[in-house]
Parts: sequence; structure tokens; C-alpha cells
Amino acid sequence: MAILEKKSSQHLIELEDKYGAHNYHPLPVVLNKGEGVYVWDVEGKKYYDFLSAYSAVNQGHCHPKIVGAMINQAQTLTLTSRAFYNDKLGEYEKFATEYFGFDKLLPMNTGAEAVETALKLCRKWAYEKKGIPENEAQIIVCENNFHGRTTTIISFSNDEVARKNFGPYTAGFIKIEYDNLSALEQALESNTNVAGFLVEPIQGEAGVYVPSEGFLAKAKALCEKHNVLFLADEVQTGIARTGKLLAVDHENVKPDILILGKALSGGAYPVSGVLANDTIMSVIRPGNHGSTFGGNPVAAAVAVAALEVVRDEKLAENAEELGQLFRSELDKYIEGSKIANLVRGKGLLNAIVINDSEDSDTAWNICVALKENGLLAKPTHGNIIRFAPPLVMNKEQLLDCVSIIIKTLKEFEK
Ligand code: IF1
Repeated sequence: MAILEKKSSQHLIELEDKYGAHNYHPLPVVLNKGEGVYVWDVEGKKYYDFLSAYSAVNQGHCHPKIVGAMINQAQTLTLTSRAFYNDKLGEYEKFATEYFGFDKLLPMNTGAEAVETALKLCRKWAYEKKGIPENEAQIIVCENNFHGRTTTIISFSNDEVARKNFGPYTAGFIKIEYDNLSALEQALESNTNVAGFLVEPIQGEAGVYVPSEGFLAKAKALCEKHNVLFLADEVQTGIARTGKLLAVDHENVKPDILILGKALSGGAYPVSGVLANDTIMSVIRPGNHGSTFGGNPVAAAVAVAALEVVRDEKLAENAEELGQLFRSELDKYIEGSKIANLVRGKGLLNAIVINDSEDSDTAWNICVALKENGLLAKPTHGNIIRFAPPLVMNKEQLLDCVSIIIKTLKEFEK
């Protein structure tokens, strides 16, 4: 029996390998069940999930309230397109705009689509409200950004793996160093056609890079001074992950355009959206933008439930508390460790930097060992391991995870 089961995991990996495009290199684990902070593989082994589908599953796997809302709506009405009204979208828009404090929501499906929507909205605002000459608008972005996979978004990436041989690229972007206010100021002052500044409040893919305290608030003030929109990509950092509802809340910054995805559905369904006030969103008129699935009734019902869970279960507060515990426990270990250099992050979006070169496979091997020890995490950029469990975790579970992580790291000390 054990051999048969083992074979089934191997078989499923082989199927993907044979019939699927090779655009990913997953850890060798095949999952078929999730509940709360746990997932199970096809052999029945249970793991702590320390990726949360890249922070989409903040509310925990298969949250009964979210799944219940989804099933209920799926049995009633799934899709009308926006050619007709549906009875769920308006209620969701009212709920989400009040929840995040904006006048309007533009609903989409994936994070990349929401980023694209924000870029289009920003450009149109620049031409129609700021008075930038047609086709001259520039948007400032940061080095080592990650905003998704579309042709335009990869045009301003500097990750060659994500970018090379997908050209020609979309023009109209100025790249500056992340967390560098004088670079931002210089870009704003040397160019009169800047429409917006697009930024991740914490750079996720770059290795959970937290900017200096005050960077976001000062960047926002610089944007205001130059009549430039501040676009916050909170697809990964948003919705309680960093210990506040939004990562910009740590510095009391209110973005002009807020981009959300991932945890907007708790991982149940692709739901993304862009929020802005009327002065900006009013430039979008019928036919300017849209999506067959954006704002569909299932997405609307799921998103309301997902946001209610975040509020009712106080997930931001829990992320803040457990995040501090996580970093302080790991700090104690790292002080005397030869394999881990540091732990950094905010709330439950954290990473440890492994003491090896960026092109070494040590972090990958540690993740394979973590898997053997019952915890799933993924390396980012070679020597960095991201730790982002569902926010429904409790203290006892977190301490259990800390001991699994330390025990595993110790195996690599030798
Ligand atoms: C992949 C990373 C995470 C994002 C931000 C937009 C999007 C993402 C800040 C696009 C997506 C993902 C997608 C996933 C890997 C992943 C990722 F490692 F690449 F950086 F989360 F950390 N803005 N992030 O982080 O959202 O279109 O995917 O819904 O393999 O591309 P999407």
C-alpha cells in the first residue's frame, strides 16, 4: 500500500511534467487537502503551510465561511458579465469601498490585471486631469519590483528570467532604486510628465525587503508636491498580512490608487480590484476597461466573506503579535547560527537570509528538509526563504513551527 501511494505522488508529478508547460519548478510535494494552517499531501502527510499561496490564503485554507458563501452563490448565479447588472456586485462595492475608505472600486480577477488597471487609470488621469500631453506620461517604478506577468508589467521588471525574449516592451516607465527618496525626488524634478509612482510597500519577491521607516510617508508627500499619483501594490502585503489591514497603514499613508488581489478572496477564487476616489476613477467611462469575469457574483460574495473574516477574526492583530514572536524567537537562534544570517519582515510576512551565495542551492535544500519535517516554504532569490503562514495560526502552532524551522536549520549547521 505504501509503495502504491508513493507511486501516486510520483505519477502526478510526472503528469504535470509531461503534459504541462514547464513554467514552474515546484517543491516535490503533491497536495490534495487544506484546512486552516494545514495542508496534506496525497500520501496523507500533514504540513504547516508557510507560503499561504504567496499570501492569498491569509484566512486559512478552505475557510468555512468563505467556502459557504462561494457554494451558496455558485448554486444561484455564477456569471452575468457586466452587460447586465447582478444583485451582488453593488453590495460588494459598497462594502469594499467603506472597508478600505475609497469612493469607488473597479473589480478584476488577478493581481496582474489589477496592476494593469491601475496603470491605465493613472495614465488616463494624467492626460485628462493633470494635462500631460498625449502619449507622454511616465510612471516611476522601483528596481527589483514584482507586479505580475503581463507584457507591460514585465517591461519594467529587471528580472531577466521573467523578461528576456518577451520584447518589444511597453514604454513609459522610469526605474529608480527602491527605498531611495532622493532618487524619487530627482526623477520627479527632472521630468514634468510623471503621472504616478508605483510601489510595493514591502518588496516580496525581492526577498521581503522592508523599506526604511518613513520612506512610504515621505514618498507620498513628494508625490503630492508634484501632483503625481501614489499607486500602492498591496496584492501581497495587503489584507492583514503585515500586521495592519494594509502595509501603508504602518505609516498612515493613503494611496491615490490601491491595488488588491490574492487574499481579497482568501485564496478561494481569483478576485482582484483597484480602489480610488471619484476625482481619479471618474476618468473611466463605459468601454474604457473591463473583463468578462471581473465583478461576477461569485467573486463578489466570496470577497465580502473573505473581508469579514479578516475583520471578525482580528487577523491583522494576530499577524502583528505572532510576527513579533516569530522574529524574536528566530533572532535568538540566529545570534549563534552559522547557517542563517538574519530574519526580517513585518507581521507574518518574513524571510530569513541563508549564509550562502545567491546561486547556491542551500535554501532550496533547506526547504526540501523543512518539507520532510512537516513545514512547506519556498526559497526566493536563491539564498532567501520566505515565511508567510496563514494568519489564522495560533501561538502554540507558531512555536511548534519555530521549533521545526530551528531543528531543520541545525541539520545544515554541520
Ligand atoms: C507567480 C513572487 C509572490 C505580487 C504583487 C502583483 C502580483 C503579485 C506585489 C500579480 C504576484 C506572485 C505570483 C506568483 C509568485 C508571486 C510572488 F514571488 F513572484 F513575488 F507572491 F511573492 N503584485 N505574486 O506579488 O498577481 O497576477 O499572480 O494574481 O508565480 O507569478 P497575480
